[in-house]
Amino acid sequence: MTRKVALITGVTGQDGAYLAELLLDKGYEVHGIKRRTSLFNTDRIDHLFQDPHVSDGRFVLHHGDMTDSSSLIHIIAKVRPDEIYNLAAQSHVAVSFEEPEYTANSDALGPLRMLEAIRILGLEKKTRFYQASTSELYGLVQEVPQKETTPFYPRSPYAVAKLYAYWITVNYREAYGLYACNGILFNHESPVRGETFVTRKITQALARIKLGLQERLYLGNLGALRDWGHARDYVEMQWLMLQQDRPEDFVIATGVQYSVREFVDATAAVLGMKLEWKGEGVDEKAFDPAGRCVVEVDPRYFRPTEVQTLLGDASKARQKLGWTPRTPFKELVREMAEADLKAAQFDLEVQARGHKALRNQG
Ligand code: NDP
Ligand code: GDR
Repeated sequence: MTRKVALITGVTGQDGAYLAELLLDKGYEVHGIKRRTSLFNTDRIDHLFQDPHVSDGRFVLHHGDMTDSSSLIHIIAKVRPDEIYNLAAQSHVAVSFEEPEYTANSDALGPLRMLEAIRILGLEKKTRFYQASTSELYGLVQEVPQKETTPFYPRSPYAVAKLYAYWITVNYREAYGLYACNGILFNHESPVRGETFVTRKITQALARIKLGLQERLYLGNLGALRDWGHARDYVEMQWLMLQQDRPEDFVIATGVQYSVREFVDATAAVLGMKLEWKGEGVDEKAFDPAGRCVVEVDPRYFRPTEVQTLLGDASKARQKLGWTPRTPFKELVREMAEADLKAAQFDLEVQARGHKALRNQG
């Protein structure tokens, strides 16, 4: 039997790394697109090259960029993938307010470029396409909980760009008969989550505060509510969406929501740090038992338009894909906090030996 070939854009990101590992485990030949950076950006996937048992030459990287059609066409022509997972994006909502045009270019036009490449190369019948859609599409929520039929109301340049990507995927499915589908994934996290997303920012900072490497954590909207799951569980659904008889769009979520403040408390509990909250709004702060302020609000992190609450209803995925979220909230927080504590301990040892820690200081 010939092995299946997959192409992952955004392979160096959180989901790309988990998905590459999953597909290699399943026997796929996996190709990934990475962009050129001045420093290495392959930390999350280096182990896949280093362990020959995992990849035995079945993992190949190509330089390309979502803003550069020619690179995408060349790569797809060379790889002729059975499945494309389009995960690459400028994925930070707050940053999208600062770089709206670039965000639209990579997150809206990028998926269009991929879909057009499939058509230009005549691969409509061969190549299945997954688009990384997002709960951010619901934005100012019109229905609770949110499911596939809930109307969209995007609240950021990121979400507006992803709205285009969502509909262009649906359109190419309807217009050209492509097997193309949207995974509308709610927030999913892990120990390799980017350090500026709120969950990882919290686990990293509290671990460092516990060890005396950092004094304080500054956050924005503490009351924002999110439906947080584990990236490892969610990438399995990305794969399953491309294994169905016909292409459909699916919501993936846990169906439980917590606030940013509750995420802080859950992390503190794992790290054995008891915190007491005082004050309200921009004056809200958390103190440790010694009376030191360890968490403070910095309005710099407020967004011009916020998504206050998200809660998913993944009934369709439960019925058709057999989805059950495996990692409960507390376990997710524990895994992330323990990994960041280990990293902080390493930094402490490096410092104790008189070296400057190379990791960023949060
Ligand atoms: P990350 O930010 O961790 O990864 C994004 C990836 O895209 C990185 O590999 C990044 O490269 C790459 N990338 C960014 N811009 C370009 C570009 N112009 N050309 C080529 N590659 C580019 O995101 P996640 O892994 O968390 O998310 C994966 C996808 O799923 C994204 O599209 C995101 O918007 C979407 N999503 C994520 C959710 C989540 O909760 N994690 C929920 C719903 C949707 P580099 O490493 O060089 O930065
Ligand atoms: P989100 O994730 O915007 O939901 O997008 P993020 O972790 O950035 O924010 C979640 C909520 O926390 C609030 N918040 C802060 N956020 C950040 N980053 N930093 C802070 O200091 C802070 N303080 C409070 C935010 O205002 C927000 O309400 C993520 C990304 O992965 C998207 O790509 C993806 O599409 C969605 O999840 C689903």
